[in-house]
Amino acid sequence: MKILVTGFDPFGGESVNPAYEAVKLLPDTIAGAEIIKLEIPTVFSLSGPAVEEGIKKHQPDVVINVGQAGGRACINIEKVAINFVDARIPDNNGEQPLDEPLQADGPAAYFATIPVKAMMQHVREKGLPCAVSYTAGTYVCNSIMYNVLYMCEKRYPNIRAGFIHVPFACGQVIDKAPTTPSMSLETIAKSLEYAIEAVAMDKAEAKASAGELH
Ligand code: PCA
Repeated sequence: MKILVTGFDPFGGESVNPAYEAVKLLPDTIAGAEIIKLEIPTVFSLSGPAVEEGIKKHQPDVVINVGQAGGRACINIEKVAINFVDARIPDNNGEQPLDEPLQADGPAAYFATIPVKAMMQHVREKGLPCAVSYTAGTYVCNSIMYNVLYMCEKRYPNIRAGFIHVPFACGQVIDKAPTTPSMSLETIAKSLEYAIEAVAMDKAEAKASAGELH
């Protein structure tokens, strides 16, 4: 199995993005699966084409995009991507689309095609916190998750795809409010490794409670 794992470049005034920093720390093989690492731009119009170029070049079986979600306390495996963009800040090219669909002919939403609950359970069994999330936001991360699932449906039906959000790295929160959650890059990378391991082991989706009341 070949798994393409992408991470975004820094955005929103941060000097690093823990997503790509952690992706770089991943081993080159996880449970026998070859791991291809790719940095992609935090730009609405360029991130999809960058992933598609990676797909064409490496012909992966699975694509997992990783992004920063400052404020979350552990890695969050995203279940849903919506066909909608509402950018609170401009992206790295100054684009700030508001209230637009991502794909005029796309469905309202896609579910991840990787086993999100089995991945969560596997990370927890290894002793690290992990959650399933039911919103990837309305910024570039939701857009890449949606656009990759769209391109898989239209052009790469054999590829499975999904998205993982990661917390701030410790060094990013030193000047933020002391209650801001963070995790070491090494622990973020281990969490990602275990989540990806569940996919590499071909784990079936699990029946587990991962929902929230509000
Ligand atoms: N996080 C942003 C975009 C890039 C990233 O790493 C998001 O959650 O949309």
